[in-house]
Amino acid sequence: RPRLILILGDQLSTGLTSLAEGDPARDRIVMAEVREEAGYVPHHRKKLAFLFSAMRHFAARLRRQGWTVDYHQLDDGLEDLCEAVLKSARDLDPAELLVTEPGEYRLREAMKRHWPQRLSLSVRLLEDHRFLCSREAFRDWAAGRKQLRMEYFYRDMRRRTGLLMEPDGKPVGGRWNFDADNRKRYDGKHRLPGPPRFEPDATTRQVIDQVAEHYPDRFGDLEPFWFAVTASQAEQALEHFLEQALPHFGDYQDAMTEGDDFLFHSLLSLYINAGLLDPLRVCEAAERRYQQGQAPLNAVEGFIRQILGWREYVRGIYWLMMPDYKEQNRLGSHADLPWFYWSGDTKMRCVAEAVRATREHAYAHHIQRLMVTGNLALLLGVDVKQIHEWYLAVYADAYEWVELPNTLGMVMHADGGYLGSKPYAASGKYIQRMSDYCAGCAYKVSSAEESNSCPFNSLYWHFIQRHRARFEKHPRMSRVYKNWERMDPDKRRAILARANALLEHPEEL
Ligand code: FAD
Ligand code: DLZ
Ligand code: SF4
Repeated sequence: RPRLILILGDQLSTGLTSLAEGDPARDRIVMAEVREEAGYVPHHRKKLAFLFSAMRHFAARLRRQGWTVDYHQLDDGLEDLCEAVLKSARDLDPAELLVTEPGEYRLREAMKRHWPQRLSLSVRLLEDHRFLCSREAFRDWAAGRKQLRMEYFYRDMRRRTGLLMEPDGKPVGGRWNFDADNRKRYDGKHRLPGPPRFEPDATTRQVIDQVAEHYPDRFGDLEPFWFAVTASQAEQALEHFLEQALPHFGDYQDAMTEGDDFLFHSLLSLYINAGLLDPLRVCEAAERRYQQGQAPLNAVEGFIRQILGWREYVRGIYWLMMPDYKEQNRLGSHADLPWFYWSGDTKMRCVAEAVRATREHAYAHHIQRLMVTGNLALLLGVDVKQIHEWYLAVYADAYEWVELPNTLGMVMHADGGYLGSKPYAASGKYIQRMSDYCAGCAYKVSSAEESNSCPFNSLYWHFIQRHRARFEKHPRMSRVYKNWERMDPDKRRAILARANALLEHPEEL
């Protein structure tokens, strides 16, 4: 008997385990654009257009390879993925449903607990081999360790894959990590290449129109639309990055600059996460650039660490800790997310720029996410669920398995420190050092207590003060507490008064 194979929107890879297990002559594929997936958070409209267009192109590719594909478009009005499977199952009478395991806990639980009954069909989940560390391997790595640290996981992954390793088991260049070289402010010395822009074809045009019609009021610009939507375009985007940006990726990894939203970042996360690019191949391609003398080690190591280290590590943490993980809120953050996270209507130049980029491209680079919108949410004590849902909605690369640990762990420090032993809290001085935003800002970065002082400054000290019991003894934070104590008491009071005024009316920032 034939089987049904469900392919999800972020499983657009021909090497998928469910496809390898299937037989094009006998089995049938189901793909569907459904209201539930498009609506569990209000996804950015460009993210929807990207994903639906990439899904349609992938379905066409599968058909060319001889597969039968039941594809349901947004206009078909299906509620959820199970309904799509049910429709195909009715006329096929399949033996079972095959799915490569979904990336999110929510969907995996539904498939395991509710789908078999709803479908009267057994649902077989297959492992997702596109990740370099399986969930079991991560569990084994974590077992028995008192502390989980990305850096040690990363070294293990380097050894396991052989990436940037000498034959004698030592790291290439004699060090595992070259981050100390990667903290330059953008100085205009090297031309900013920008991402490659792909002209939308008829399929993408149709998707854009449909998304505009179904979601007229959602956040996010649909146009201009220039994302890659096929594996071969994503390959071109990778080549573009390797040639144009990788050589400077390391130096300017932490920089931010007005007027350029991308610097030397790759913009590959949306393609890797949707399955259009394979993470190991991306790392190997970067390694070759180093071997051929086309990119320096600090850049290549830094780039590979993000994918081989951080990306795999956050996925491991997610599956190790869910479902309790999502409920954690160790710093007790409960304030409402200010409206300007959606509108961009704030006098804070750095925040307005991050929100503008986000609205235009469904993208902001890592330092904007971590040190601008993230840092502000941490210092304001924004409710963890609200800020999590914002990040999950607004970025084209966002799926819960990768977004949640980054938001809840790295930004909000709500898990007690799997993604950073101390919080990434920072004053305006950090943003001033790493960007050119402050010169054009209504606030004064050199002041903490005046009525026009940079909000990050007073909020930073307020954060330090209110979490004293938790962080005072932390070896890397004790100096901060000493500095605070050394400050003139009147000044301290004025700073806290300024912070309290801001915390009372954050929407006026
Ligand atoms: P580059 O700077 O070019 O980095 C190269 C690649 O490394 C990325 O494409 C990505 O695949 C990987 N990578 C880098 N940092 C991380 C990280 N911290 N975690 C996982 N992978 C990483 N990344 C997502 O892919 N999806 C998300 O939903 C997401 N949400 C985030 C939320 C917050 C609050 C923060 C602080 C970070 C988040 N990140 C997320 C991580 C990171 O910001 C993005 O991966 C990166 O900005 C994507 O842009 P890029 O492709 O230009 O990355
Ligand atoms: C993110 C997303 C969206 C917006 N829409 C769909 C969809 O309509 N159909 C689909 O199959 N997948 C979609 N996805 C991706 C899924 O949400 C994703 O597969 C799960 O969250 C697991 O990572
Ligand atoms: Fe951001 Fe403060 Fe600088 Fe303004 S002064 S851009 S709010 S860091």
